Amino acid sequence: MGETFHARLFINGEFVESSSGKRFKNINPATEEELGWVEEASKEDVDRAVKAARKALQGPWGKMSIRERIQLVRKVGDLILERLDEFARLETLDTGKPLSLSKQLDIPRAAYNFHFFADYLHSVGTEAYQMDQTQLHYAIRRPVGVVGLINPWNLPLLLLTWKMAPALAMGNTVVAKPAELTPMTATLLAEVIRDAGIPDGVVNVVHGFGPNSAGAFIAEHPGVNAISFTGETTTGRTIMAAASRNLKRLSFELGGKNPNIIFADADLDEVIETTIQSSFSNQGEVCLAGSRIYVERPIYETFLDRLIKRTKELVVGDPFDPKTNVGALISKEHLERVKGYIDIARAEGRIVLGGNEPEHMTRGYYLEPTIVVEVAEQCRVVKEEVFGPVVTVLPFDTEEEVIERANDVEYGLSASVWTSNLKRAHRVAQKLEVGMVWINTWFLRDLRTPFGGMKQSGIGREGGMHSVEFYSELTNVTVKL
Ligand code: NAD
Ligand code: 6OD
Repeated sequence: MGETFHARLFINGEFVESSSGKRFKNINPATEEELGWVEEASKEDVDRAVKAARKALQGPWGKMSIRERIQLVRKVGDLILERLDEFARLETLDTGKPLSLSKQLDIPRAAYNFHFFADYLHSVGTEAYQMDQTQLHYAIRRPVGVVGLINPWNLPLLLLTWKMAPALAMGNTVVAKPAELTPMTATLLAEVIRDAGIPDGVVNVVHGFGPNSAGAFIAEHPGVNAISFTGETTTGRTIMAAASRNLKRLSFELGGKNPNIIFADADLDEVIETTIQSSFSNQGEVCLAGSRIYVERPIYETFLDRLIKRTKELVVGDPFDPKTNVGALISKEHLERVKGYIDIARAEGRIVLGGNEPEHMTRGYYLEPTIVVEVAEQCRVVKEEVFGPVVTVLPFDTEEEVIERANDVEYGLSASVWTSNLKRAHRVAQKLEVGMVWINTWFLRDLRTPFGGMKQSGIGREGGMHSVEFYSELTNVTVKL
């Protein structure tokens, strides 16, 4: 990358170093080279960030007109687009994902998050009820206060801004913590926030790890009113326990083990192309990845042959090469974890494609797209979130049977159902225990819709009015007429 990137903390409008002097190295997962340094926020740094956020809430940000506030939020989106190439490059360096993906999905969507929520807030109202001629009730909406945003590494800027944009549009102030493995775009975002003219202290970015570090300090801080967290289910449990001390409001987007259910009457060309995306885009490091593929028996062999053939065409390699479809996994530790699942699949099932680190990549954390078959439904590869380019493909015979198998996991994030029978599509959608069902598609988004999961995949929903509700506090006012 040439120059190194120093990810400083952004507190009260200033880029600063950690008060403890602690910092850690940032590694490029595609090359194993050092990208630079990351300042690790101390407890005192997080405390200063929370206090700055509180002051901004009571000061300029809290006093600003909604119209003015929304214009600033919109401007952040504009400035992200102006610096799209810079953001995309940093996102790819940090994550190992193809540059084409950063340019086409992560960064434009981050900008859109700001544009969308700025526009959305224009039309948000509250409830009012009249009882005869004698009483009137109406609700007043105001910000929740200081909100902690704790983020994962797979879609760093997209997910951080998915929280930050509605939080700011609703008038909150934030203390954001990017994942320790992907600190760069959040740091650049802080620069953009400052350039947009958002007052000091409204947005603070603290880097660091989870336990006994910045993540835990936010979760336990009594000055934080709410936390929006995206990450692993187990981390969600820990944050919930810490947040219980002052009863913080929580929104959790957690893990997934999402089924793709493919009936024999589906349009196979479309299924194959979309399955390639839902299985291997972003190296399979997507909470919504369709990692359990169930195919109706009459088309099972044809589907599998075509999926294998199409997967073989995917290019694994340098994320900056425009031909690359699958980049590097996020870290050595994560690569080892995913390989652990492949070992299980090898022992308990059959790997029909992939399963190895590609020989042509001598440095970096690469893995071939991997297809597993003939594995028991109870195998850990079918039940647990792998979060890598690994899918199981299993046959099914009846609708009832596949619904039961699809629901038989701890998670309940999303599902994708493929059929040309509309009645069946809707029937199945109603029986799946998930927060989101895609019919004949995958990851097709409208930011107004409820996004989130049930069971161990999350608490609450984000998107449109759901985000507005999470980031606002209501007071009901009753008038005796
Ligand atoms: P993670 O839970 O390990 O880390 C997420 C964030 O939490 C990081 O910033 C981390 O530093 C912080 N953290 C860790 N321990 C903490 C603690 N004790 N207290 C406070 N903060 C703590 O998750 P990850 O590995 O970064 O991301 C992958 C996971 O995220 C997968 O399970 C994936 O499914 C999930 N995810 C879910 C969604 C969704 O919308 N449902 C989206 C993306 C990722
Ligand atoms: O599209 C979104 O709004 C969203 N939250 C996507 C999450 C993807 C998970 O990896």
